[in-house]
Amino acid sequence: MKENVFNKEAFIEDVKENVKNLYRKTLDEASQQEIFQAVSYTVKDVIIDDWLATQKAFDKQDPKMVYYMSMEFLMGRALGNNMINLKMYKEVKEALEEIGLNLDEIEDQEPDPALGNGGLGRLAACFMESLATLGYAAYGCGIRYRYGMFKQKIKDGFQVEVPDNWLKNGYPFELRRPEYSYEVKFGGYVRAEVTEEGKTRFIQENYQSVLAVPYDMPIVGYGNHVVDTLMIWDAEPMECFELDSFDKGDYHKAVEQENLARNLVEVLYPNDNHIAGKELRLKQQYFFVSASVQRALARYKKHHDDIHKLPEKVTFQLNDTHPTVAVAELMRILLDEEGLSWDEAWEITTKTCAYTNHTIMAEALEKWPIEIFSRLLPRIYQIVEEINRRFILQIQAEFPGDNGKVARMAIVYDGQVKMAHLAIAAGYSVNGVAKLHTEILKNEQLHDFYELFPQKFNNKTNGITQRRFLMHGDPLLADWVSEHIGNDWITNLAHIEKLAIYATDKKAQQEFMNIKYQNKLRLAKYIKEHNGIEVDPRSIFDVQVKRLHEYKRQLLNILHVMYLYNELKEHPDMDFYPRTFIFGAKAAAGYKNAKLTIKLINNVADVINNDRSINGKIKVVFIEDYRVSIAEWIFAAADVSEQISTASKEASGTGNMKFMLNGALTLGTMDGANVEIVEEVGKENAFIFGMSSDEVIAHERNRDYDPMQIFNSDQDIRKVLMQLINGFYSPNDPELFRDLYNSLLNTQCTQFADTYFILKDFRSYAEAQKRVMEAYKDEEGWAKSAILNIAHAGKFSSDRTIQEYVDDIWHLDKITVEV
Ligand code: B1H
Repeated sequence: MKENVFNKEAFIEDVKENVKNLYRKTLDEASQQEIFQAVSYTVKDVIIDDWLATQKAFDKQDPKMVYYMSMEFLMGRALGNNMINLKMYKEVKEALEEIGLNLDEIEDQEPDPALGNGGLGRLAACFMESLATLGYAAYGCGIRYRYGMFKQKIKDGFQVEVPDNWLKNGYPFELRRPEYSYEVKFGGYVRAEVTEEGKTRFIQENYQSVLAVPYDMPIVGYGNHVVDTLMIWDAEPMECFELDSFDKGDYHKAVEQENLARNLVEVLYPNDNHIAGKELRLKQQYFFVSASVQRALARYKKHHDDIHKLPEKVTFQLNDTHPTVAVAELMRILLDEEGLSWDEAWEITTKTCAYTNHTIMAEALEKWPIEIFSRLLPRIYQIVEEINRRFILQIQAEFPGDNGKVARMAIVYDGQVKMAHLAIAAGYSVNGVAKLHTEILKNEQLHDFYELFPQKFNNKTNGITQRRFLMHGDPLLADWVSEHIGNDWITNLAHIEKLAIYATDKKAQQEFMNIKYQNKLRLAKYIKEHNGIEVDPRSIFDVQVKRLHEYKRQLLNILHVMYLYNELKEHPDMDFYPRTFIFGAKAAAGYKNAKLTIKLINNVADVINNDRSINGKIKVVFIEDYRVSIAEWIFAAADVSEQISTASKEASGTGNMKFMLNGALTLGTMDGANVEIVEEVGKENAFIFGMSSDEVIAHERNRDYDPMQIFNSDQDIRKVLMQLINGFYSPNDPELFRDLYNSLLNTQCTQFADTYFILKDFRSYAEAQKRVMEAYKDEEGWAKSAILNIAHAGKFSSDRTIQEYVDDIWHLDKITVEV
C-alpha cells in the first residue's frame, strides 16, 4: 500500500488557492475561520480520492456491511483527526508554521459537531472511526440536526442554554447527496386492496411526507486509505411552493409539509439517559430510520437480486432502542414493496437487526402511547401489532399458564408500545456494554427475555479510540509512549502493555510526571483565561467531567468538597495536599436538581476560591460548555478520574477509559466498566469505594435504606447538609438549595429519599479520598500507578470492541483499498 506522500509546497499552494476561490482573498487578508475552511477543503481533497477508492473497493469486493443506526453521533472536531488518520498531521503543522500559521488556532475555529448528548453518541463516533481503521465497510446512519447539543453558558452560577448553530459558517467535511433522497410518510390511514392475483396489499393514503436528503461525512481510517461514511439526513419539503398551481386545500397541505420538514431535524433532544416521549421525537426516529433502510436496500439491490439473502450482506445495529422502528420498517418494505410473505419477511428481518442496550435507568426505557404511535405511523403500527400477536403466542407456548410473563414481556401492553421488547423479539443479538451491565440485564432487567432467548444475549464492553484520545488530545504523552515502545499501539492498543516495564524506571517516572505537568499547565492557562481562576499546576487535578445526572453523583463529590473545606477551617494545620476539583457537565434543560447542582458547585467554588485563610489549598473549577474538544485537554491533565456512580446505574462509562489511557488514577465505585478497569490495572492502582451493585439492588428490593439514620448519627455529614439550607453558600437566598437537601432526606419528595445512596457511600468516599492524598505524596509511587494505568488500558480501545462485534455479531469481511 502506498503512503500518502506529503508535499509541503503543494499543500500550501492548495490552501492559498482555496482562500482565493472561496473568499477572493490572499492568505494575509483571510480570517482564522477562513483559513480553517481553506485548510479543511485541502484536506478534504486528499480524503475524496480515498473515499472514491473505498467505494470502488466496496463495489468490487462486495463485503458484508454494517449500518450503525443511531440518533446520536457526537463526532467532535474533524480536521485534526482527519489529518492524524491521513498521517499528515505533523507535516501540515510544520508547513503552516513556516508561513506563520498556528495549527492549534486553526483547529480551534472548527465548531464541535455535537450531534449527541454524551457517552452513547460519543461511542457511536469512536465505533465509526474504529470500523474504518480496521477496514470494515460501514455506514453510520443518523440525523443532521440543525442545532446540536446546546452550548452552555454559566451566568451568575446558573446554566443557561444557548443554541448551537454549528452550520453557521458552512461545514467543510460534509457532502450533500440529493441523488440519494427518499420520501418518508407520516399519518393518514391504511387501505387494504386485493390485487389481481388475489393478494392483499396495504396502501397508506392521505399522508404527509417529507423528502429525506442525506449529507455524507467521511470517516477516515488510520493510514489504510479506507474512508467509511456517516450519512446524516436532512428533511426538505416534498414539493416546493408554487402558489398559483395549488388550489386551497393543496396550499394548506404544502404549508404543512414545509413546516413538518423544518421542525423534524431542527434540534437534538438534549436528554441523556432520559426519554422525553414527545411526538416529534418519534417522528425524528422514523424519519432517519426509514430513509436509512431505504438507502441500504437500494444499495443492496443494485448489486444483488435475491432479497432473501439480505442478511448475508447487510446488518443493522440499533444503538439503543431509539432506532427500533427499523424492525417494522424493514418488515413493511419486505411485505408491501417486495411482496414477500410474513414468514419470509420475518426470517430476513430477524437475521438482519441487532440491538445494543445502554442503560437500566427506568426513565430511559422507551415506551410510546399507542395513540401517538398508531396515528403517526399507521402501517408500522399494524405490523408491530402482528409481531406482538405472534410473540405472545410464542411466550404462551414456552411458559403455558404464566400470564405474568405476557404482562411483563408483551410488545404492546397497557396502551403502550415497548421498544426494547420489540428490539429483543426481532433482534438476533442483544448486548450490554460492560460485563457487569450485561449480567444485570440477564439477571434483573431483562431476565424474562434471557430465559426465552438465552442465545441472543452477549456482552460487548465499550471502548474508545486512542487516535483521538491519546494521539490528538495528548501529543506529548503519545510521542513519549512511541519513543519507549514503538508505534504499534496506534492500531493495536494491546501493545501498550509493553510500557509496564517502565513503571518502576525512575527516569520514565520523571518524564511521565513532567508531561503530566505540561498538560496541567495547558489546562491551568485555559482555566485562567475562561474562569479567571488561578489554579496551581502542582496541586492534584481531581476531575469529574460527564453529563450531570443524579445517578452519576456529582452531588456526592461537591458535598465532599464542602466537608473537606469544613475540616480545613476547623483544623488549619491538618495534613493536606493541595487539590483542584474540576467539574464539567451539562444538565438537561428541564432537569431541576441537575441544574441546581451546577449552581451549588459554582457557589461552593465562589466561597472556597475566595477564602484566603485556606491558602489556596482547595480550588474548585466549573468548566463551562464541557464538550469533546476541551475534554481531550482535560483528560490529558487529570491526576484523578472521578467515576462515582451508584453501583449498578452506569452501564459502562467511557470517560473512565479516556482518563486511564492518559495516566489518571480511577477513584470509583465497582460500577460499569470500572470493574474491568480495576481487573486490568489491579486494585492497588485505583481507589475503589462504596456499595457493590448487589448491595444496592438488595436495598432497592427491600426498601430498607434510611438516610435519616446517617444524618442523625454523623455530625460532619449533618453539618454539610445543614449548609445546604442555612444560606452558607447562598446568603441572599438561603432556600436556594432546599430541593437538593430534600432529595437526600425527604421521603415526600421522591419515592424514597437519597435514591442514589449518597449519604450511605459518603464515609467510604471520604476515606478513599484520603487514600488519594496519601498516595499522591509519594510521587514515585503515583507515577508508577499512572504508568501502569496507561500500560493496562489496551483492552479499552474501541478497535477491540469493534473486532468483537465483528466476530460475534456482524461477521463482516475486511476490505482493502488500493490507491
Ligand atoms: C447511555 C443513554 C441515553 N445510556 C436516552 N443511555 C437518550 C438514553 O436522548 N435519549 O433519550 C440519550 C442517551 N446514554 C450511556 O451510554 C450510558 O449511560 C453510559 O454508561 C455508556 O457508557 C454509554 C455508551 O454505552
